[in-house]
Amino acid sequence: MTDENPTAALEALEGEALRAIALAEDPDTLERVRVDFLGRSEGRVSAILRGLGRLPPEERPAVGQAANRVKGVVSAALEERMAALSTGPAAPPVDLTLPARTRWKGGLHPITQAVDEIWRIFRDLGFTRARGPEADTEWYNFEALNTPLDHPAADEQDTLYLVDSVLLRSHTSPVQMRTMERHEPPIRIIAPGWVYRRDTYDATHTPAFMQIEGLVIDEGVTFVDFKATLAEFARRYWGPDTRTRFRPSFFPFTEPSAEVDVKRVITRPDGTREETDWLEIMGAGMVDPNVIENAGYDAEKYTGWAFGMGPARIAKLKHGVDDLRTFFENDIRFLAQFAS
Ligand code: 2NL
Repeated sequence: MTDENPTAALEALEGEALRAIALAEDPDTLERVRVDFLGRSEGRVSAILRGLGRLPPEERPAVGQAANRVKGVVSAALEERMAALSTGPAAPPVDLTLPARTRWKGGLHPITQAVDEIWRIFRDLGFTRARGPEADTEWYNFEALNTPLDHPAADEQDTLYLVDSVLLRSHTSPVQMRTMERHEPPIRIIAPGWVYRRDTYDATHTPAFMQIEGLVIDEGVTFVDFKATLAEFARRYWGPDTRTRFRPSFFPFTEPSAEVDVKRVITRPDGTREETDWLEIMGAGMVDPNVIENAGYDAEKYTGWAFGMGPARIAKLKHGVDDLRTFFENDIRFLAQFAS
């Protein structure tokens, strides 16, 4: 402090005090700053005010005013800093530990994922993938598959006809028929694809749905191959402890026919295990000899088995989804949960 110019000294003190306040990181340090500048006995600003009486009378009002102004400014800064410090350590403006926001890259639709997983299992078991047209004829979709056109499935109530005898396939079986026409046995194929039926859109039906069919034709293929291969598929898809049940059923293109059910074993996070109810996963059976003949093969020489399943139904069971329509509404908040 220069005795010669108390006003300049006050300005210097003000700057010094404000810097010290800004640098104080805790209430104790701030309190020492307060005592150093504004303390009643030791405070440097207070000392100037106390020394007013020693100044020439004409200087006193100006220095007094300046000292009071500095005292006010420093008090306010102290109060503000104290409030900031008492709310806890100041949060850094950016949390550098947060993971970066990644760009949404998209993901495979849950039905596509189910198709891929199912297809890969059969590929590992020696199957190849086949495809064919979505618009096909009554012959390939029905008659060749031992389904006469007066069968209810062929009714316009159930099938989407385009023109005359051309329709949107109601299953992927026409793909297998066409493959058999072009190739000699052994046949081991998986035919995934969209199929169409005149169904009302509800929680369990969609007029367009993904289907996966499989077909095996060879010499000496028996019911044992049929059961063993599908049981192995079930273990690979649903887990090694999965049990399989074949319930008698009917399809025009297989005889005998069965609905295939699985019972899964679920291991909870705490390690305890629980068996599910029986879940129906597909329809299947031994290929009807009429179908084998319609393919141009000798039904005395060749036998086979086939199955059909809906991957959306499988995805629904797997993920605990209760309404098929959620797969088709394309709400990204729903679908993103399945993105891998
Ligand atoms: C189901 C039932 C099934 C087949 C599809 C088939 C194909 C040929 C010959 C014999 Cl080429 N069978 N496919 C067999 C049994 C059942 O589908 O519930 N699908 C969703």
